[in-house]
Amino acid sequence: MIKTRFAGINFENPFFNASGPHCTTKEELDILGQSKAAAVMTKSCTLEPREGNPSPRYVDITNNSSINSMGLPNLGYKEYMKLIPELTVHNKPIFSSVSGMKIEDNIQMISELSDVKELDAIELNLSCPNVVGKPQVGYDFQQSVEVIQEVQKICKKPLGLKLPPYFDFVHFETMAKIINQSRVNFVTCINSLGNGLVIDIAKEQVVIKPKGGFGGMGGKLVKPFGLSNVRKFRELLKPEIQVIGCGGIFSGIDAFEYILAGAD
Ligand code: RRO
Repeated sequence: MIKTRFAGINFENPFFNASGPHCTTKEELDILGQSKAAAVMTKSCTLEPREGNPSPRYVDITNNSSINSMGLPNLGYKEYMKLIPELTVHNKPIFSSVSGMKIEDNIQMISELSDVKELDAIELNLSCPNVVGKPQVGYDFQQSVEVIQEVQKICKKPLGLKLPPYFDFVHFETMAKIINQSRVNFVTCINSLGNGLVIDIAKEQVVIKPKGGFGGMGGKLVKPFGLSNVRKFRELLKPEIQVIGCGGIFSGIDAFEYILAGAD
């Protein structure tokens, strides 16, 4: 098995879960802990616990793909602060994802999570597409600069950014420049492709309930964009900034493609 070194930690293999729909509860995190995944990543957290959007809010579609509008259901950061020490029984690195509703929330959560000694790294999610009225921060470069500047002052752990997919070379260059001027240690490419629409023709309706059926697309469908984003950020970022590839990885071949594109 290929080993890797990531965020200053030795990984037994280069695989672990994305912060996504299956890492919210203690039960789900224990399943990941008991799996062959080399690390455990927790669901993006907010200041307060959240129920998330109404169901159905996650649907598997054809070709190993999915649409979701979970709406950030999570236990609230204080609960993850309690859970993280319990997850050390699995003897693997623990990463925590943070997705505050505003800069102040991110500062509060990241400064407190920084003091959890069992936590290995923090991923700041700049790309949730599913909270009504909240744009994806990663598509707003000025807001991205502001949040990174504030968070890096207080984060005492390796710091990563979960990025949305970019589709335009100028956007890649703008974001890479912002990251190269920061102390960010890694980026995760990519979050889901925001606001797709899947329609069930038999029922003549959309397949998920929130937001009129619009949701983030994931799985095989998004792999070419995961690959392009990993490739482009690998070309543009300083060599010491590492890149996690995410999206549509089902087989060793998929993983090898991401490694060839430059994923760590
Ligand atoms: O919870 C979600 O709806 C969600 C999040 Br936070 C995210 O980052 N990406 C996504 O596809 N869904």
